[in-house]
Amino acid sequence: MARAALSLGSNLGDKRAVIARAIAALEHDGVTILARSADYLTEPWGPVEQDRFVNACIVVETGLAPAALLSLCLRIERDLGRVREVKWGPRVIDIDVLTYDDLEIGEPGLILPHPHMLERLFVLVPLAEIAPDLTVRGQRITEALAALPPEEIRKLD
Ligand code: PH2
Ligand code: MG
Ligand code: MG
Repeated sequence: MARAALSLGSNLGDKRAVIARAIAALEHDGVTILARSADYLTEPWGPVEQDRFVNACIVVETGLAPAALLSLCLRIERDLGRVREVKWGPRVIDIDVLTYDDLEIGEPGLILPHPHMLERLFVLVPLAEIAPDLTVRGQRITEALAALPPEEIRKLD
C-alpha cells in the first residue's frame, strides 16, 4: 500500500458539494481516506480572472499505482462534469496528485511530486493542516508555507 496526498479545487457550481462528492467517489474506488482537511475559500491564483475557489487536501492509502491513481482522478473529474477549456481557467473540479510515497516521477502528464505544490498557498495551507511533517524535495510543508507571502485564505466551517 502506498500513501498519497491529493489536492482538490472547485470554482464553479456548488463548490463544496462537488469536493465532497469527489472525495466520496475516490473512497468508493479502492482508495482509503486517511485524513481530510477543512475546506478553504481561496483567492484565484494565476493569469485568468475568475471566481474564488474552494480548496481542500486529503491523504489517502491506496494499492493503485501512480498512473492508475491519476487516471481515477481524471475519470472522477469527468464524471463530475469537468470540461477542459481554458488552461488555469474555471473548473467544476480539479483533483491533483501531489505526492505518492517518496516517489519522484517525471513523465509527461505525471510529474511527482507536483511541480508547483510548494509555491501555492491554496495547496500548502490545507496540506499543512493534515500532514505538517510531510517533506517534499527536502523541504517540510510547514517551512515552505512560512516562506510564502501571506494571502487571504479562509477556513470554512
Ligand atoms: N487552480 C488553478 C488555478 N488557480 N487558484 C486557487 N485559489 N485554487 C486552485 O485550485 C487553482 C487556482 C488551476 O489548477
Ligand atoms: Mg489538475
Ligand atoms: Mg491544479
